[in-house]
Amino acid sequence: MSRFLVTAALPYANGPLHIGHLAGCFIPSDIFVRYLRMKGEDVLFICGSDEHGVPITLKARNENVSPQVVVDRYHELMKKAFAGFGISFDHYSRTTAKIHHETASSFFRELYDKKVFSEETTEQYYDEEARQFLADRYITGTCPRCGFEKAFGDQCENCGSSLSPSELKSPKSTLSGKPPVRKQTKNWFLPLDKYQEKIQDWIGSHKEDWKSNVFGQCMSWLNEGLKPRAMTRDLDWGVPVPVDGADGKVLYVWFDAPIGYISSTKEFFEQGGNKNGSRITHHGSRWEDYWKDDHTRLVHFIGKDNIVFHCIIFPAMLMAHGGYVLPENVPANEFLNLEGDKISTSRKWAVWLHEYLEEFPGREDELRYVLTSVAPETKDSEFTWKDYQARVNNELVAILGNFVNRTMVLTHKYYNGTVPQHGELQKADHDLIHTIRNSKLKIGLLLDQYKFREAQFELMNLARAGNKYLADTEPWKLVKTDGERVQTIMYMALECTAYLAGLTEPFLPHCSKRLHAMLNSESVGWKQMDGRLLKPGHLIGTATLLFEKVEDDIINNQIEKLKNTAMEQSNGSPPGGGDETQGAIKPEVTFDDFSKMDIRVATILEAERVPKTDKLLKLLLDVGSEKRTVVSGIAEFYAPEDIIGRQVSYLANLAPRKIRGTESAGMVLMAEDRDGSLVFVSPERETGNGGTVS
Ligand code: B3M
Ligand code: ZN
Repeated sequence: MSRFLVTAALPYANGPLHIGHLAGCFIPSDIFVRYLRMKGEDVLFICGSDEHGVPITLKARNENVSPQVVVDRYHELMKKAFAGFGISFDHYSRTTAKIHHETASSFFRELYDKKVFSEETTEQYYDEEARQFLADRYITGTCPRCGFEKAFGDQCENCGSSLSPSELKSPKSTLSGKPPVRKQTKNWFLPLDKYQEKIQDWIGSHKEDWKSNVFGQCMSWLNEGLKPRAMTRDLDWGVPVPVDGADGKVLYVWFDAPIGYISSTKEFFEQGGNKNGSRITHHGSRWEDYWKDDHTRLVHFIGKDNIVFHCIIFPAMLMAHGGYVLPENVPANEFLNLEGDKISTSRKWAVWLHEYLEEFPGREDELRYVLTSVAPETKDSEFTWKDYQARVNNELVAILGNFVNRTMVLTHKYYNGTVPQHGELQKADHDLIHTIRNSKLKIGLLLDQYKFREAQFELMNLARAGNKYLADTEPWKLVKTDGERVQTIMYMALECTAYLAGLTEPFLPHCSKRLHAMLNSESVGWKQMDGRLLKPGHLIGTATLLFEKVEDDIINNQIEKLKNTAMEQSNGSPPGGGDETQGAIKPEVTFDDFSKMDIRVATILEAERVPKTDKLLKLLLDVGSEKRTVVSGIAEFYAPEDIIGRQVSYLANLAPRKIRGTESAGMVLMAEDRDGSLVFVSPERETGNGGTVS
């Protein structure tokens, strides 16, 4: 008897959940677990809030509150959102829980005592005023590649280059604003290079059963050669490092977070091991039955940006510790985009789950359905509100809802809601039975292979077949002349509806419940969903509408709302707020130096976002004698459609450079406002393009 332990990536508690989280890992994992429960498998579904890490401390600093206030807020908001969408965790914990600190520090201590770690002293940036070491995001400076003056220690958001703090020119601490000093510090490194062979063999054994996007990413990491990685950080928010000489140090967030799966499992049993939902299907009675028993099939559901941590680093930790099972599969999804752009919490370009639940009460399954239909299972995919409306209206309402409604209404009309006795079956009936059986088989096989999008498509195909069966047999016509035949037809339609009630349970749990209520039937296990499900004479319940159409104005409001948010963001509503002292005047230059620069007036003819970046716009400028393409880091401050026709000052003879694949010739001059936002430097009135600025 195998035992499943299914985890979903612990969401960072530094902001609300959005549709990308649902599509990326929470809906797929929930579908999979509901299906396993229906099959009577022993399964535990584990998750929790990821409450450490620099993004949380940055958010807390911005709001001038403690990190605990931030994580408490979002921990509750996320739990509510998961409950609203029926994400049926057996346990949802959090990494600030005591049991997690204990579990993570004893895990670290075990590796420390086994001398797994190498202790290395390195030089890090240190802020003498704030008296703390600086994580990469706490250091800003001038990007060595594009000259952007607000690049971070790990990345330049203007040109997209990934950086290390030592590459930044004139680095500054975001804590004190002062230049940091370099200071020696000791940290504990996991020697991943020593596990290269073991990891390589283990991953190699999954070539056939892991998704190609996951296997491919792992192999490219392995081919580059694994390097030692620091598992402790000089920070004050996280799990303190449980060894002497580690004051002011915490476990690296990606060391402690995956251990959150273990501590959440421990907490589940510590709290009595009561599962939620109608199906109690765990036979293990201790956390070790799931984490330390070779019969356990461990499956991690994640997004693609977490692959290396779940397929290389965490397994290396488990191997080093010993005694733990390794993941059987890690079916990572790619990313979901929204209305043609990357979903971005910082730019507020998202559909937030808590807002959807408020604005679309009772439509949780509609979003589950649409997100599964467009799930980024093998490549990045797109959510648009128009597509949401089309799928709800043309599939859920017009196919599934329509079939169920006709079946229910006609059964009440002809037989007062009683399931009729069927007569001799004809070819159409046998064909429908075959389709029902086949659909269930295909759906099961697809779910076993984590192909949720295709599995749901098969489910909708069964509803299509039900509709076609009624359209072909036309009971509403036959009822006048061949009542016995109609009894058989309606019996078959009700059987099909009963199968849909069962088969929708993993995908559309709220709809499945409503279908069982309408049929006055109980949900059955996967194996029991065989043969006849309804008995002649059974009294069905009241017919209600399964789904309602989504009207244009609802969709238009959502699209409008997104656009307004983008505008707010681009009108420079202070992201961090607060006054920034203007930088000191740079060293003196001669007139000759200045006269080398050729600054012209230009008009913006076209503007578009640079895909996969938060900050870049690609502009086409009319510079008088010619047209020039320039990439500019102003996407946070201006929406493309708002700046067409705007006159700007343009440095025409700056050496061209490639930015995100586009040749950028020159630079549009911007002034930095006190709140850090950028504004154009434009002539006070319309002037000829190409006019020199001096
Ligand atoms: N908190 C999710 C993320 O990278 C990260 C997952 C942890 S799972 C152990 O968005
Ligand atoms: Zn740059």
